[in-house]
Amino acid sequence: MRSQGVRKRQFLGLITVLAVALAACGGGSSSDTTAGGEGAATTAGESAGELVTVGFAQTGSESGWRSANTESMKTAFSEENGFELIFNAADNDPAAQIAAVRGFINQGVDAIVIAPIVEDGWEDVLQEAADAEIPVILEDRTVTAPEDLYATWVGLDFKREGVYAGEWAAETFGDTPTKMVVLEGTTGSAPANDRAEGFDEATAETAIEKIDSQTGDFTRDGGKTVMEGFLTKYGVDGIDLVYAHNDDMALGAIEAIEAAGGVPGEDIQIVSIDAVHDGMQALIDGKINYIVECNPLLGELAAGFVNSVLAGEEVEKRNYVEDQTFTQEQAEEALPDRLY
Ligand code: GZL
Repeated sequence: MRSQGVRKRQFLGLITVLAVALAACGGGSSSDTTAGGEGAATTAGESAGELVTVGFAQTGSESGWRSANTESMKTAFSEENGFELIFNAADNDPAAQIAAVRGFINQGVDAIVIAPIVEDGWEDVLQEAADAEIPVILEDRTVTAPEDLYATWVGLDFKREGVYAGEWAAETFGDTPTKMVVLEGTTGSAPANDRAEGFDEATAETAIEKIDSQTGDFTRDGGKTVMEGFLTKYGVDGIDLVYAHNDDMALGAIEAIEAAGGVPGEDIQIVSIDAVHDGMQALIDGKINYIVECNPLLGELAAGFVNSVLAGEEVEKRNYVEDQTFTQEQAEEALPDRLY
């Protein structure tokens, strides 16, 4: 069953984002702003005649989304674009990620880019970077540290993603008593916190009951293991809906539901976030029912902001990137042309 009322939703980020991106890219279509192209990042290299050294502290390699984000960042922060990239993936370990940032400071890099695993605990190391006069640019996730401790942030509106997932669930299940389990993202991360908040707000007046919620750490294995536990506890017939904070956990849940003899997308409907290739294929196959996109192609914008900040230009503190939503039919139409 799929509500015909569900329409394709496109929510645009701040015009500033596209203006900055297009300026840095020297124009070009909006697709250049998220394609990990070459435009934005040549300023520093060409004008300075030497490479800009950037330390990038990535979360790890927990999901298909993360792989696409890492590829986008490495493409944008290339030597041909004027950068020497020092890359660290922290294996989803917040302490290791903070240690990596401290290492960048000790190396005296020109700028630091961080995709913070969790929101809290960043004040001290960001203050150390400020004391060392090394600008910090956040990409993807946000932190709770004071805004004056980092130059700018570029990423997605996680709460809005949760709202759109919740609006689909509200439109699909309406006043029908519905038992839902939630596969949460990494505990303490901005997307996990904000996607939960947005979904809960959008479904507050519905008959959707959250019977259980547990982190699968944004991984496929994590989603499968947690869903196996839910199925053992409630049975296929005891669960109507899964809200997965990302596609990788939804794909793990699909494996668990099928192993338990259930039909994902029918016996148990699934709404997810990311719109990575494997998630979109599962949507086309009818195993996921609705996906809210979370665009990982942030490299071009992040490189443009590094150049702008090092050039002493004013930049917006928060810069949102556009996303969209997909039904099965919309996924069939979009998948052949998607970049990730
Ligand atoms: C969201 C990003 C999340 C993705 C997950 O911007 O931080 O982390 O939704 C990824 O797939 O692991």
